[in-house]
Amino acid sequence: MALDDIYDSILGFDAERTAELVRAELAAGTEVRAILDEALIAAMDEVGVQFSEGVLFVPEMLMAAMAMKGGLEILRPHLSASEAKPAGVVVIGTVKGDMHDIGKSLVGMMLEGSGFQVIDLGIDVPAERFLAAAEAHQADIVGLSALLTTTMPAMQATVTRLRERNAGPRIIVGGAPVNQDFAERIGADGYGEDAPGAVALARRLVADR
Ligand code: B12
Repeated sequence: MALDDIYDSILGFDAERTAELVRAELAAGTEVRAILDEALIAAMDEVGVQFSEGVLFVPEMLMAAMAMKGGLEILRPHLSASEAKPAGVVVIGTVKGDMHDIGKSLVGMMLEGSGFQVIDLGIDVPAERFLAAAEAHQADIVGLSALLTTTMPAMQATVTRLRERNAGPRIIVGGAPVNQDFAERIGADGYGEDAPGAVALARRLVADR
């Protein structure tokens, strides 16, 4: 099956083939969600498992990520739909010390596709930059991503810094080691398990404002 071929191309670190196959799937009318969930994300999950087992190492993890990101870029226009007035302004980034950006970028793309204006600050973002961007863009929401247990404290510190402002933005958090309990403990306004969850959460928080 063609989705399996995409999955295999990521695990084979063949970015060119991943791109080619994703384009072919789109042209064949396969649902964007299926390509994303069953091929791209599923492959990264497997990469994580193989890394934990010591089968893959960082260079391979990086090559797989590059193939995945290439595929994601091809899906981007299909995840986005333009709307006249943005549903809200979201500043998003991966917290200080953390270089993982695939999940964060995916959340950003899905938010964009749902009508939000998204300012993506990238990776390794210190609290001060989140704060400055939130003020400059009058953000309704700030989204923080962390993929490492060692960068969860940076997430906490960023929330604390953002909270020092009176009428600050709503704060949403996510990433593999983060959960609802942690979100509540650090004083975030919400936790999103995945990109659709992030969109639902952002919509709810903007509606409540
Ligand atoms: C690819 C990858 C890398 C790539 C990243 C490339 C890139 N451009 O992002 C590279 C090779 C650079 C890398 C490096 C490292 N990595 Co790494 N990496 C991964 C891997 C395999 C996949 C992550 C991924 O992209 N998943 C796919 C996306 C779509 O999922 P996601 O990120 O979880 O995002 C979703 C949700 O979490 C949520 N979400 C994410 N962000 C946000 C934000 C908001 C606001 C919301 C609401 C939701 C949300 O929505 C997303 C979409 O559904 C994971 C394993 C895994 N399965 O998580 C390990 C993993 C995260 N890495 C790990 C480690 C240990 C490292 C290194 C320390 C390795 C090393 N020894 O150097 C370094 C750290 C570098 C650093 N300082 O950041 C560990 C972390 C262990 C831990 N608990 O802390 C993992 C879990 C692997 C493992 N099983 O051990 N890594």
